[in-house]
Amino acid sequence: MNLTLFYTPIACSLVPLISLHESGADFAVKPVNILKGEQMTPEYLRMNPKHKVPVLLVDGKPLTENVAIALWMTRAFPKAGILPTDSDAEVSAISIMAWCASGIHPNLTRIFRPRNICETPGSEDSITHLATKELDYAFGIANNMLADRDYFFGTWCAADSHFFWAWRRAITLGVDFPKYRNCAAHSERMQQRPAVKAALDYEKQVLKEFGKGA
Ligand SMILES: N[C@@H](CCC(=O)N[C@@H](CS)C(=O)NCC(=O)O)C(=O)O
Repeated sequence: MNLTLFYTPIACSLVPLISLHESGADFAVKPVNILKGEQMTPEYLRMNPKHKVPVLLVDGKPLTENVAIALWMTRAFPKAGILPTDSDAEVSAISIMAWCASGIHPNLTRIFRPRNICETPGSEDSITHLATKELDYAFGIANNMLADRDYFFGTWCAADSHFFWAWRRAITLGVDFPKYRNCAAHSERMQQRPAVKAALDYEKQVLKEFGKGA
């Protein structure tokens, strides 16, 4: 099986990169500089018309969306714990990932690119304010979920990576909620995992190659 991940540093393609490291799979990574618009080239758009990372090319066939990639990897690498083996927990993990993708991520994007939401000059501060309020609320929910456990389902799964990415992305955007100690502790714990260390080391390397962040 031939696996290639299209990946941008800091972006949510960190989630499958961690899963690939956790799985022990053989894979290649193709860095995509979204600040330079490399996701908009005709070649990239032929592969993913949605102009997004991540894309996991499986034997040349593109698979998009973090939730679907996690589900595919669970089936391809059943022993890697990408999603919990218990079926109720598996569905709950997918629920957390869908929430990260459709509930939390859009607020991060609003802060990153307020002009994509509203073109009216001067609207940026209001967009950032409202998105920050939504993030505060969402991270509060996650903080309660993580109150009595190291990971959402006791042991690591891709839902932990997805939430870890969102929490970290907020910090890189200057939005930090240290009051949510369980989220902060979860983030610290994630960073101790060899797979996460490998992914973050790779991120540093690509950022250096790009010259600046994405
Ligand atoms: N729902 C998608 C979101 C993918 C996404 O929004 N990726 C961003 C980076 S975090 C991207 O590629 N943006 C480039 C663009 O919109 O042109 C998923 O979870 O995989």
